[in-house]
Amino acid sequence: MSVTMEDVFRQVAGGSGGPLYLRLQKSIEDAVRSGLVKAGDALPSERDIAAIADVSRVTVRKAVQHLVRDGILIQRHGSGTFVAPEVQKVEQSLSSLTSFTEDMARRGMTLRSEWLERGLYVPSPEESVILGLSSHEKVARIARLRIANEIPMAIERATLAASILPDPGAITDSLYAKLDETGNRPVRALQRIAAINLGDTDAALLGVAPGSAALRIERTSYLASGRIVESTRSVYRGDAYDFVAELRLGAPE
Ligand code: 16G
Repeated sequence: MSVTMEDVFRQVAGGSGGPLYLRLQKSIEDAVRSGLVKAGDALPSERDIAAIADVSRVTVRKAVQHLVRDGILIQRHGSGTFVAPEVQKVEQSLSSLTSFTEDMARRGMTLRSEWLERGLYVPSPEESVILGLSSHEKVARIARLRIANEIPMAIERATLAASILPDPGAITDSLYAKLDETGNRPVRALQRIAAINLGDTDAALLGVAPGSAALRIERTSYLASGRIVESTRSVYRGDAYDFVAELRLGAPE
């Protein structure tokens, strides 16, 4: 006879040792790890779990909160609690200047983006300096949530001179493909990577618990002429990325 999620909850009431919320937490975690419940499966409501496991709703809430914090469950406002999707780690080279679209296509992953912002704006003083804008020139700002195989992987916020990207609305899937059309695809970039903990807004967009580990990546890309094409600030999920750099023995300076 196969074991159901209900049986897992019932065993918590029958078992012994340790605080109830920890026992409930462990039994849900075991059910996920053993494959009894699968990525994307919905959990019963807090009220139902409490009734089946014969524990209080406070106990259920505490167990669920800890599992959300650990990335095992996710909560979607209005629709409930689910087993978190399995995240396939993406290995990303740090030596080639590729676009997100190309990186995901190479891995056979399906990519889509949700637009968070796109348009032409009056630049901030910082943007004017970084992009070397002429007076009265506007900036194109584009911000996207990038989703691969239906898993939100990164939030990318890019700013470019309007003379390089006059119509941000014309981008379909790929910014670099658009830049290629006008001969403005960057040929060189500098990238800075730092570890961060996600704030509430970015965590909600990436579908992970607030405070989860992430990588902040800043990229400044250049044309062959040395002109800056884009300045991007991106946030990548810490559990989804492995950046790989090839190192060669160099002559001491
Ligand atoms: C990469 C770049 C980003 C660039 C984007 C273009 C990093 C950290 N960032 O994700 O700077 O804007 O590709 O991708 O690698 P797209 O052509 O698919 O829009």
